[in-house]
Amino acid sequence: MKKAIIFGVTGQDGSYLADFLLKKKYSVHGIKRKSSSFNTERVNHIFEKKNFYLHYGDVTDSSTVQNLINLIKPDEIYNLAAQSHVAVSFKIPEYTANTVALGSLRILEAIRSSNLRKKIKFYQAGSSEMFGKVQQIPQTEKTPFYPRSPYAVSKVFAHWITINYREAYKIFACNGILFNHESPRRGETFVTRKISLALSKIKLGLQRKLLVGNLNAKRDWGHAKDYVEAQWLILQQKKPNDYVISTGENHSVKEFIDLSAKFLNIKLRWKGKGIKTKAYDQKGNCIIECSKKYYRPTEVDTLLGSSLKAKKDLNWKPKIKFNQLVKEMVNSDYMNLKKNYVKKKR
Ligand code: NAP
Ligand code: F7E
Repeated sequence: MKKAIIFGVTGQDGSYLADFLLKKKYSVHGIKRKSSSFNTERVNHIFEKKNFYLHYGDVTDSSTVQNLINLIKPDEIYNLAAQSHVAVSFKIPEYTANTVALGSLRILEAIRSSNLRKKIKFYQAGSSEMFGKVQQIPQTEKTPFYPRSPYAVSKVFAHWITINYREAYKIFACNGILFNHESPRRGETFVTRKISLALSKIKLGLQRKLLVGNLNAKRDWGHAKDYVEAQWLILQQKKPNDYVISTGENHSVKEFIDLSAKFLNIKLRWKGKGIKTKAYDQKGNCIIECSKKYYRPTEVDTLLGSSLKAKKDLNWKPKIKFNQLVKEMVNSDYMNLKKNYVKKKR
């Protein structure tokens, strides 16, 4: 039975990856950080499963990272742990670098200094944010990076330190350069989930207005379930390598809102430009407005990936289309809200 460690198991990807690896008959060791409130909501459904284990740990704490690796002796390590919110990284840049950049280094150092260096395969959760102010369209493994936030700069460090440890110490260390991927388990402050939740609440009369930032930003949005399969495939290759994982299609934030509203049967009428853009429902109520609060000091305007290398080497391509993704997210939020709030009110 193969053993895997997932740093960041309580996050969106960590929870889907744990589901995926358990189905593949792995013994899965998830690392969760200490929190004063419950942070295991996304893995509660597998909590009691036979081959699933949770351990306390934090990627800012080298000794625990080392102890866990030496104790568990994994075949594969997935480093998904991060302060992963781009806007927040401008507010807490040092902490972001500590988890995202140095967190990866701490795990790599723990592998290097253990006697398991030849056995362990390491996956680093890289990001399309590294392309930032894009130097080429579409972006591939060869496109130069131009990071635009403390988060993205930290991911560039993590990317290169992973390559350095591969070349210097012959560690099987790989980078996935993943474009945005979403799901009903997406964190509530990322734009897609913010939209699916807010419009569902507005439809049910639980919220009046949605405040957003830059409506024109474009992202290459895929489904997290497809993307964790790619993470696993990257570690199953004969040689360690780096891969762009994307859908090859991009949409604006405004398009995401329009499609979500359509699935909820809300007819939107847009008025105004830039920060003054507003959207009204069929009754003439203003239900969407822009706020400076959600603009970033430096924005990534557009991202579009090419995953030809992943298709060729991994035989990977995304199964879930943009329309299906939006529908699933909106349906999930609407149904859950209806079940939990509307019934209680009666
Ligand atoms: P997420 O939902 O924010 O999950 C991040 C995970 O990291 C959570 O389990 C979080 O714990 C944990 N974490 C945060 N700080 C930690 C620390 N100091 N020590 C240990 N664990 C810590 O992110 P995601 O969307 O699943 O993404 C997974 C990884 O892929 C991240 O590295 C992210 O930067 C990267 N990535 C994501 C995307 C995307 O579109 N989703 C695209 C490219 C790359 P809590 O649950 O306690 O907060
Ligand atoms: O923003 C714009 C915002 O926060 C997407 C992380 O998983 O993917 C994610 O980073 C776009 C940006 O994701 C709001 O300005 C407008 O242009 O959902 P997001 P992100 O910044 O692309 C990458 C690949 C990662 O690696 C990250 O870890 O939407 N936007 N209005 C807004 N964004 C937010 N959050 N909230 C708004 O109200």
